[in-house]
Amino acid sequence: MSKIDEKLQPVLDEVLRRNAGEAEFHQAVREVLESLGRVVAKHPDYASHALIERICEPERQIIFRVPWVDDAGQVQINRGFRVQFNSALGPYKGGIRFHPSVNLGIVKFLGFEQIFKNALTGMPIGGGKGGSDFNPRGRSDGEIMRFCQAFMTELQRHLGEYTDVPAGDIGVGGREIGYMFGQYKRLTNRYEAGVLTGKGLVYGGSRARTEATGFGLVYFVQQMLATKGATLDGKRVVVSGSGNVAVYAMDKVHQFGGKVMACSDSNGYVVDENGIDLDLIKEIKEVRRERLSEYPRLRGTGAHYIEGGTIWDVPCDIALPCATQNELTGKDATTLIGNGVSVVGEGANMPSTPDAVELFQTNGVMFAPGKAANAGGVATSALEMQQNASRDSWTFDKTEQRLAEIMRSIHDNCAATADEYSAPGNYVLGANIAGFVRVAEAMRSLGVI
Ligand code: NDP
Ligand code: 2IT
Repeated sequence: MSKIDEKLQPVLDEVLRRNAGEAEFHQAVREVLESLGRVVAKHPDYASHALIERICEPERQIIFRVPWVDDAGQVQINRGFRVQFNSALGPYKGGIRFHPSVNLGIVKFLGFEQIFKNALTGMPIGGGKGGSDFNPRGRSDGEIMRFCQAFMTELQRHLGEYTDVPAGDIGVGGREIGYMFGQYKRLTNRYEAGVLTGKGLVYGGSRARTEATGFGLVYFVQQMLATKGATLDGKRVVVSGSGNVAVYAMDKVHQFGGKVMACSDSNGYVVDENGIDLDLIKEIKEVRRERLSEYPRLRGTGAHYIEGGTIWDVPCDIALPCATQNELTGKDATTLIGNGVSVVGEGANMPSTPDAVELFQTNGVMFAPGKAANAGGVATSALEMQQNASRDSWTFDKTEQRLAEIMRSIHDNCAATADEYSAPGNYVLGANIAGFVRVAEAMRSLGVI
């Protein structure tokens, strides 16, 4: 594993000390600091005025009680979080996650990643993230609505189109954004469309936002392949997850002529020799809200479901982890490499463990880190804010074209930055440095705040 520069080791030591037990946050900070050694060697001024120390410390961390009443009339208590990490480039921007695993360390890792991701988009957005340990699984629509209303009742005082603009993440999609926007509007008596993104099209949403993260990921992979004169046509692709990011990544892979061999949920995975049927996945996940284990029965032939296990055992040319953090381990990386994988693109945030990333990089596998490859979602959120601010609504084609241009520009920026720092092909280094430099320039101009 690459080592931390001696000037930056004390920064990491201090982060570990004052954020005890927050393993995912430590992992995210360590990875960025490992890349920054080359920057401070070239530009020592970036290490002055405690600039890097300040980037590692959230501007504000909010933790609150979320009491609500379930269908049985019982009072339930959850915990809500919003970490407003960095606003040097614009209002805090980042999703909200509802999952029982959510805790402060997870929200901080996501918020930290979001700073650099948002900087890479070139848009005027700072970094933040939020969520709750609420488990939506098995909850009725009424329960989801009451929870979202209770969550927003407290969160609303910290939001605003110029202050902090949340969106979706795991467990938060169009339905939840609608309930949260409704409660925000009711409490503030303002139709402030730009306060949330991922909204429905009838009340201020942007076309192509739903598709944007998955589509953007595949555009990024397309650019990586193009540097080798290759395309997605005929490639076997494995996509983990079956949620928002996974579904639209699979959609775009099919549009580009690739074949999606397998996808998963948190219980197991399906392999379909005829290519995954996306309409069926959407029906199972978004309409019936059932488990993926239903897929083979409804599909008829050619598909089988494996309970447990790891989807990375399925041989493929391209692997797109689109479920959750640390879902692809060193052991999985070894299997993928043995099966001849040539590209790995992260749709999820930090889905590959550090040893997996190192294995890919040392075995000639092209590897795209999430903060670059999945930035299409937040970039299109910024396009949604732009449409809301100008009271405009763009066509699907125009919005998707902007998304494709942004992904190309992120790709080229990461590649050029990696070249500039003598690490050609290292998209991790390129993304971390390019994102950092934009935030650092802004922070330097704004003084010690
Ligand atoms: P969804 O809730 O729509 O889907 C999540 C998928 O991942 C589901 O298939 C879910 O399975 C699976 N999953 C979730 N948690 C786990 C777990 N602990 N172990 C195994 N599988 C799990 O979320 P999204 O598609 O929106 O998000 C997926 C990833 O992409 C996350 O890392 C998110 O942070 C990232 N991301 C999302 C963006 C967006 O715009 N939505 C933008 C950029 C990144 P099950 O149904 O069984 O829970
Ligand atoms: O991780 C992410 O980039 C998101 N969940 C989307 C954030 C956003 O504000 O659209």
